[in-house]
Amino acid sequence: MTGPDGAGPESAPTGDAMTRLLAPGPTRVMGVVNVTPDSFSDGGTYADPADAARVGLRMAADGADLVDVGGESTRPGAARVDVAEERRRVLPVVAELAAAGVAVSIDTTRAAVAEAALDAGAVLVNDVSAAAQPDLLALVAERGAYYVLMHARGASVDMAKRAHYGDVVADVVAELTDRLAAVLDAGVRRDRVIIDPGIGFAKRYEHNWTLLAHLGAVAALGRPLLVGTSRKSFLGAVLAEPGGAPRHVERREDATQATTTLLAYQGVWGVRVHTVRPAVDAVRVVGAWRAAEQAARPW
Ligand code: PMM
Repeated sequence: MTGPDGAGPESAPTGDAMTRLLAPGPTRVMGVVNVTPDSFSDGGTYADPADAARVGLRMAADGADLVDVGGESTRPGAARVDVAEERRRVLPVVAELAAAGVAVSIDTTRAAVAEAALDAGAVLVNDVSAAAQPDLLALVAERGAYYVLMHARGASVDMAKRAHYGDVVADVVAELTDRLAAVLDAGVRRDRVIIDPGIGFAKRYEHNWTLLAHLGAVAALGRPLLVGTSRKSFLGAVLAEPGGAPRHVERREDATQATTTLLAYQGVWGVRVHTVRPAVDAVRVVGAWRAAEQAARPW
């Protein structure tokens, strides 16, 4: 699912880390640092930028290939934060991690935030708007940055009511195909795009599972896949006691390791997780398993 397949005019001055990370290899682990008071998964834990930077450095030490820094919650129903506030939250964290040699991804839908983050050393723009912002695409193209195209419908405030599909796999692939065309039309190089099915974004419980079971259809778009299942509600729902409340977000870690293992076994390019060390271990175990499979003689 990986490998350069495009050509274009410019080279990304900050892209060396991404060239290496996109080369064939094990599933990459992206650690999540939400510098927000209200993210559903880790809200408030790293609201202070200095704490957030420390956490990101620890993730890198634990083996994260990338650290994704976000300053705006994407929790369904969340209100938008002001651009100045989003920048205030993320920039010191991006700058400190990048200065320490960490490959930093900026999780934003706003060109002004992405631009400042790229200036501060980020190498990847993680856009959860499904490429809905032309100015963000123009910036990514102009800067030769790497870009995550994630499937979503609407914004946090209204995505829940847009979670209606005829055939969720066909619909998501068709919408990603359309958005990928818009990304390329804006001038972003194909070999700099990573695709994400957007687990939990305008998706109900069964939509998430069906997509995970059919990732090959998404991979057929021809770009590496990034998948974020970490601590998400569909895991809380599957772990609920019969007739009971969903498992609390802080007790979904083991389930996250299960999905990480399965995703790595399927060969996705990357997983986006809140707890890095067990994900890195899971990827290594899958690597050993795969190597043994390849060495085994058919019987
Ligand atoms: N999920 C969240 C935020 N950003 N980015 C990508 N590419 N993929 C995801 O699945 C994704 C994302 C929401 O989770 P969080 O609030 O725990 O960060």
